Amino acid sequence: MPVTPNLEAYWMPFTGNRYFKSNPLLIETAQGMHVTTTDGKEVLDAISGLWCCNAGHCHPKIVAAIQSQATRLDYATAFQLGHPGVFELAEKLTGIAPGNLDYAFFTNSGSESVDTALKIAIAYHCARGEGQRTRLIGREKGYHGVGFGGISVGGMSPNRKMFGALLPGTDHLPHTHHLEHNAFSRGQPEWGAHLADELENIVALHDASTIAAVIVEPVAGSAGVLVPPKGYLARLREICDQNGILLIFDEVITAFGRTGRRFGADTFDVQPDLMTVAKGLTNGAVPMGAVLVDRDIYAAFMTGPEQAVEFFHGYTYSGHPLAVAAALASLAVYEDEGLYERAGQMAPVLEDAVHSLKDAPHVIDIRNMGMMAAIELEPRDGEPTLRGLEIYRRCFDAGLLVRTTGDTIALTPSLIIDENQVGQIVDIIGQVLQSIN
Ligand code: PXG
Repeated sequence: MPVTPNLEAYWMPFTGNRYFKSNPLLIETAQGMHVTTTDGKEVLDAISGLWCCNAGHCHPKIVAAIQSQATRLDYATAFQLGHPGVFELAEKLTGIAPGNLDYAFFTNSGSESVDTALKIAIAYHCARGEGQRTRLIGREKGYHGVGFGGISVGGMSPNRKMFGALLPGTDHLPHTHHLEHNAFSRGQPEWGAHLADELENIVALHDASTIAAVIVEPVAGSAGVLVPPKGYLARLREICDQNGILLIFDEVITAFGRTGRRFGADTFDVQPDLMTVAKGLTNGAVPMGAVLVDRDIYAAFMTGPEQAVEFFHGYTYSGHPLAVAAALASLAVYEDEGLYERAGQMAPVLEDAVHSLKDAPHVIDIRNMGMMAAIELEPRDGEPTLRGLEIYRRCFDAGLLVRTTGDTIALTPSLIIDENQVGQIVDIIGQVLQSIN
């Protein structure tokens, strides 16, 4: 018989604590496409842990790299000291990153990557003598983690509303989620590129000279897979260029194959000045994030006396040896096992499968990009999000782990998934949708 621990003392993140503790779900082991509960039930993981185990759980090469590193070097401060692996990782990562993202700053999470990128943007303008450029522009429905910077530019109201005034000097682009125009789009919606033009109005309102950066997720993940309309990201790039504004892509979810190519920037063929990554960087195995930085931005900091600290920022665990080992192994696995190509090949399979649920009960939209998909359901009258939660639980009971955000089911399986498993996901969701009111 499994031993259930006392659940009370753990304050769980982004969880209804009281509901969970009366209805706990505990997993004990994971392997490949599956997780196993403490009572031995095997569950197909359709969300890569939480958009992060791109090569599947407990990949043997990643496990071995972490184990071996743990015996050799447990910790190395990143301040005025280094270890070889972190330099190797920076070179590998910037080597595969698009354009001139030639420098990597390491963090321990997506939230830290976002706040680091926002600070780099503001400090960059300051270093160039444009210290008045401090304004940061995000987007409605955007998710950029939970730091004060991230929630200030983020656009999910529950994540903002209890936390006071947030950062001053932020503004938000409109979101692009309009079912009357783009429901049931396969891949990028045709409608909505003009919503990027709203950046021109924001620039006119505040004046370009006050704006440091625009931050968007190439595909908004947490909000439920909102795919950018055709031409939208290119238009944002153009307006940023015209106004001396940096463009930050928050690729915490979209990097490392999720959109069908290595990075969202590759898939959409739009080059950011800064890119945040995390999650898939280590295949989820050890916490780690990074900000990838354009070489001109880095160069703007490299002034003054050589021994002087150029950027007063960093974390005790920046470039932690265990995370570095996991990241080096993960990047090698992604390349060696052809997982970026595999994501591109499996994307149409996932697309066809999810869109086959078009006529299932409650479905009001289905959208997809690469190895991400969402099925949006009509909320139950007077009980928004409850249908989503019930579906989450029923899917789990039926052997499938999905993510529900409100009344939207998000699917983001590991890139190793096969056609049968895609079929299983859609069969289980189809049955659950039939069974629920
Ligand atoms: N940016 C983006 C685009 C993210 O998706 C973060 C930053 C923050 O990362 P950390 O590592 O600090 O959590 C994220 C995180 C969901 C869900 O349900 C998604 C995230 C986190 C929690 C839930 O979709 N993404």
